Amino acid sequence: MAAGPSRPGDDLEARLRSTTRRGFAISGATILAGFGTWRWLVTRSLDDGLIWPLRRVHNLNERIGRAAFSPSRRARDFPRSAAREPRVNGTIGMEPALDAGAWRLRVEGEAGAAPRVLDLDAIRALPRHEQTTELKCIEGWSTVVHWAGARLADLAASTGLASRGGRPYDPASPPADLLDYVGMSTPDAGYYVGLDMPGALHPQTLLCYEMDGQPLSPAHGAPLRLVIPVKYGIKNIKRIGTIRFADSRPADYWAENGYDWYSGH
Ligand SMILES: Nc1nc2c(c(=O)[nH]1)N[C@H]1C(S)=C(S)[C@@H](COP(=O)(O)O)O[C@H]1N2
Ligand SMILES: [Mo]
Repeated sequence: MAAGPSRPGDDLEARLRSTTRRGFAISGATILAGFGTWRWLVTRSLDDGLIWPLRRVHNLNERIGRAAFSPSRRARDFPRSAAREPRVNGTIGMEPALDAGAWRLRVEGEAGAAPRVLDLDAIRALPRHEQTTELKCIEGWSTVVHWAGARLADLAASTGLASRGGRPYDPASPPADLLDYVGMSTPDAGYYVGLDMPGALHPQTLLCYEMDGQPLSPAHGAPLRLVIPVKYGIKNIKRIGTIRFADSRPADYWAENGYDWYSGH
């Protein structure tokens, strides 16, 4: 996948500032308390685009998050009456306007498996699920939203592309040869996210085509966006063009800009 746009003048302090939102408040506070000064932090060397002490805390957060994760542990469900329209946040990979009629979803597996190209009707043909869950942005705001769509787990099973064998399977009993990751990108590859397979196959992870009973608006990700309430907003990619089930960790736009790759909460 294409790398994110380069950011001229992006120095260490800017990178550090970019993490002083919710993600940093949670993970960085620990480190600041333990090791002391800002000056010490900003003079550390970079590890995968991030000063190494923060990268280590992100890695530790991921280990704790993965250990605590369970497919049966749901993100909180809300009454539908609590739902609101969230603010439109982030338009990376969403310009120019999309021709919804020409849109197709490309689904890829590991080398050897034939990719599938699906239209929106094929997604609508999968079992429909509705849920009212919280969209939590790493910038510190959350909105309860009512969504409808298909489970990513059902697409994974019906195409079989989430497994090494590449054969369709029953979503209730996933095979032992599941791949470890899923990558998704916008049609122009301008925005892209990487997901661990347990998060991707969680029952609340939806390929969403409706918000509040209406077809998704372009600004909220029409015709298809990801809703993954076990992760922060950054992973809830709008305007999905390609889904790639993979053996190695997929590129992630915000992880390349210093955020936590795992981004669970
Ligand atoms: N393609 C794309 N998807 C995206 C973003 C983006 O910039 N481009 N921003 C993300 C962020 S940071 C958030 S909080 C949510 C916001 O979704 P909303 O605009 O529907 O409220 O979208 C996510 N998905
Ligand atoms: Mo966000």
